[in-house]
Amino acid sequence: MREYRGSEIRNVAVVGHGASGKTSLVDALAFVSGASKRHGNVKDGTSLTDFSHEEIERGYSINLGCAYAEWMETKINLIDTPGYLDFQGDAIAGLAAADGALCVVGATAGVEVGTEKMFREAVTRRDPVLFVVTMMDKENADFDRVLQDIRARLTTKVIPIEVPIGEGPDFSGILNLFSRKAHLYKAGTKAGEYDEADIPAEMKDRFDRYYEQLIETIAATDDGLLERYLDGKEIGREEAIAAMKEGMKAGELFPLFCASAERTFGTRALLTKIVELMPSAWEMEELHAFRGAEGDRTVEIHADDDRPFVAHVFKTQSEPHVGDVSFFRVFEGLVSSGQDVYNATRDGAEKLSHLSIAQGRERTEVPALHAGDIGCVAKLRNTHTNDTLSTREHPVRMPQVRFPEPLVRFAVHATTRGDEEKLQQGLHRLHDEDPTFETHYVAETHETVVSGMGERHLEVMMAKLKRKFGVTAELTKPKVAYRETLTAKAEGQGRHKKQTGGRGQFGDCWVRIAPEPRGGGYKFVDQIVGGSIPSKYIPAVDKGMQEASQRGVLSGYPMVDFRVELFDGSYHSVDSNEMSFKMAGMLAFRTVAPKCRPVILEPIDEVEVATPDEYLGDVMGDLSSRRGQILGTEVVGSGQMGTRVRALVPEAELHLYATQLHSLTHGRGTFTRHHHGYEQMPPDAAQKVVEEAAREKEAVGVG
Ligand SMILES: Nc1nc2c(ncn2[C@@H]2O[C@H](COP(=O)(O)OP(=O)(O)OP(=O)(O)O)[C@@H](O)[C@H]2O)c(=O)[nH]1
Ligand SMILES: [Mg+2]
Repeated sequence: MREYRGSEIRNVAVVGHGASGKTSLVDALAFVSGASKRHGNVKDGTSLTDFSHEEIERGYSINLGCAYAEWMETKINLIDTPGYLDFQGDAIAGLAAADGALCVVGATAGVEVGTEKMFREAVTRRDPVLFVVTMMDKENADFDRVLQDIRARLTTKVIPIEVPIGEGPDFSGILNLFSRKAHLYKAGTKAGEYDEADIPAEMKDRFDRYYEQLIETIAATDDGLLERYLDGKEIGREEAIAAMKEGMKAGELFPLFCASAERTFGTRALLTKIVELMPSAWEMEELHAFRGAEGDRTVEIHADDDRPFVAHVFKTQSEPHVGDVSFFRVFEGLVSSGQDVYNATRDGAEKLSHLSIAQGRERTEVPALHAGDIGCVAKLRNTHTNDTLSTREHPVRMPQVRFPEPLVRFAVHATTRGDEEKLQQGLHRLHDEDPTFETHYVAETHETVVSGMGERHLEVMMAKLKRKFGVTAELTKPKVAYRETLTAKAEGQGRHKKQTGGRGQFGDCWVRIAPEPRGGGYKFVDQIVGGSIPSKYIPAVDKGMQEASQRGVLSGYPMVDFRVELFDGSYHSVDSNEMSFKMAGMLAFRTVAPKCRPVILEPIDEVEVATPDEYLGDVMGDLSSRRGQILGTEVVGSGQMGTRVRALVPEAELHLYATQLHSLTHGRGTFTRHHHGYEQMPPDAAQKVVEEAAREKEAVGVG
């Protein structure tokens, strides 16, 4: 393959709802262009970009996949992204690596939750977006309805560039509004070949209607053009394309195409339009990167071969027998295979051995990559997703891709005893691959907790864990890290005395224990006067208090937010020592704390739920039944997207909330959650926690 410079490269992320036909379309585009030798198929597990074991087995995309088409002397890098929201981290990473998006909509399903989500994501990034209505050959395909759907739910600025001839099994061609010709597909079409013909007479009306809309819309993007249009003058093809491209960049215009990936219909015109309408990598908007500490100093990044090398790693994928493969977008500079580079994010040296480009699972070595291109290398030493590679002489870090916060949590246990270490290693490697998958050990509950975007996400991660790292693990509901605190003040004594032959032990202290405000932590106040306890023993009392408070008096959960005032005590000149006073402190805690009206605290999350208004009542009702406290509601995006509800909800009540919200809102509700703090549990709920703790203690005792 020849080398492509930035001006000859288009980077396009293919996004949309699950099963809308993205992977099939990417495969068809690469094949039709000649860059891929075989027309693969998702159903047979032969598609270009769904090649991992998990993807073939399940029949949907899990990872973003890189492919390319070569068309009109241009390299089109196609980043196929997963549509299921469980895997949206990769879809967001795909957008970050691209300069524009192909938003795919199924001709029978129309606009769905994932379409909305990814369209808005692209628009927020100010990426040009091109719509493709695919699966036009499917029974019940309905182009006009899908167009209406896009207008109603996504944007009124959508404008068809192509109109299908026939729908469903009758889909046999397209009217191309730009060339003003009909493309008629032959029966044996394999790679999108067509006969060009005049617009069929019976379709003339339909053509004229859409054509007028198109030219009017284009003219409206440019005052000069509008004037000429109103004067009745012709607008030429080149002019129209240039105006359209500007309109797309400004987010004023979203062209729409139709296709069937399965039959390869419409693919050639689509490739042509990607080249003509999408900005080249060279034209990318100027970005900035950090030099030194974040926000310290910024430098501009241009897709210029003559500038120092800068690339951003947007995906890491571990492959059997190969190790980690890092996919990156070169944002600046020309880079050669074997070049030494610098990972400024981790302050480490790396070598780009066997620099390659990927066509699905196939990787081809290339001597160099120009600014704006996308490539990959295997086996970097210590480089992960979201790192920036640059040079030692010009070290910079690109702003990080913001991945969504995980939504569901499970405790994870190795099924086989002795696999714990392998489990930990595997989990960390999986996190390196996928930043939306997190793992951490919760000391309070002695559990390893994994979190991710949904149950499907975690289930796939466990399958990967097994296949790649040979560890079988099971997921269970995570324990809640309850705490205890005190609500009243009390005082009392802790006296430790032991006389067992030889030298005895003696420590005696009087303390007052009082509540501190939430988050106030633990405080120790020394109020000893007159040396009733020698100062050298006082830290021991403090230590005893702290140690004892690790196990609260109600349930054994740690006691927090209280103050200890040590105000009196006594000692023995021979028998007293630090150990004795520590014991005295512990005894004082156990004697006094129960008198301070202890209560259970539970972790609370702040949850933000966005839902279409028709489900708002159900969503609020459900939050209340989870002991949620509604903080407020607000209208989202001028009401089009519904309402956002903010609420404080106990963590214990949020297990599987993602799944419940999905079913309550037919997949349209979304939410985020953050730890908010700890709050006192209502007595009846607290009682259950106390009983549960007692049962567990007993079980441990028996075992
Ligand atoms: N008839 C017909 N079926 C299609 C076409 N494109 C895709 N399909 C089928 O639709 C199903 C989903 O297609 P995919 O390409 O996997 O969809 P996707 O958008 O990549 O799905 P996710 O990866 O889950 O987001 C598969 O069974 C395809 O064979 C098409 O143009 N015509
Ligand atoms: Mg797919």
